[in-house]
Formats: sequence, C-alpha cells, structure tokens
Amino acid sequence: MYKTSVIILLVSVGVIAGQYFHCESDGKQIWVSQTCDCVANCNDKSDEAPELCPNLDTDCFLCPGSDGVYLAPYQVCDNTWDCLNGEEEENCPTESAENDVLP
Ligand SMILES: [Ca+2]
Ligand SMILES: [Ca+2]
Repeated sequence: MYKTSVIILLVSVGVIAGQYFHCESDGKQIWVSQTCDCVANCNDKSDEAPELCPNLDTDCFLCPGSDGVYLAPYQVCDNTWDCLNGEEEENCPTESAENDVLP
C-alpha cells in the first residue's frame, strides 16, 4: 500500500515536471511541447532561450535585425510576412524562378 502510494506520487511528479514549463520571469505555465518551437510563449521568451534550445539557430529562422524574433520553419516562405519586413519571404523558391535562366 505504502509502496503503491510512493510510486503514484513519483509518477505524478514526473508527469507534472515533464509536461509543463514555467516561464522564468512570471512563472507562467506552458506545455513543454511549446518550448523550443521557435515561437515565444513566455513574455520573457525563456521558453526559447538559447540555453534551453541549443539548436534554435538551425531549427528556427531568425528575423534579421530583430531582437531575437524566431520563426518556425512553416512560417518561412508561406507568403505571409512574419518578420517585420518579411525577410523570411525573400529568397524563396517560386514557380517562376525555377523557369528563369540565370545569366
Ligand atoms: Ca515556444
Ligand atoms: Ca512568413
């Protein structure tokens, strides 16, 4: 009986610790799956901090000149400006570009 309770407690703690991430500045609770997804869910962006997400630079698109605004891959070349000046929509392959012959 005692053992079962301890196991249940440990599993519960593990589930809670594994599912939620607490933002550093205000302790706001978000899903762990929302961390390192290139989208800032915390006001302080602690869910996308470089210490937490070492692959941020390769997994996400950093808006040039922005204060660390990252975009998820699906936001790049989706014909919608997500960076302030739509930088992520530049250099996208287009149907017409594929037919262009470079000089
Ligand atoms: Ca996030
Ligand atoms: Ca976009």
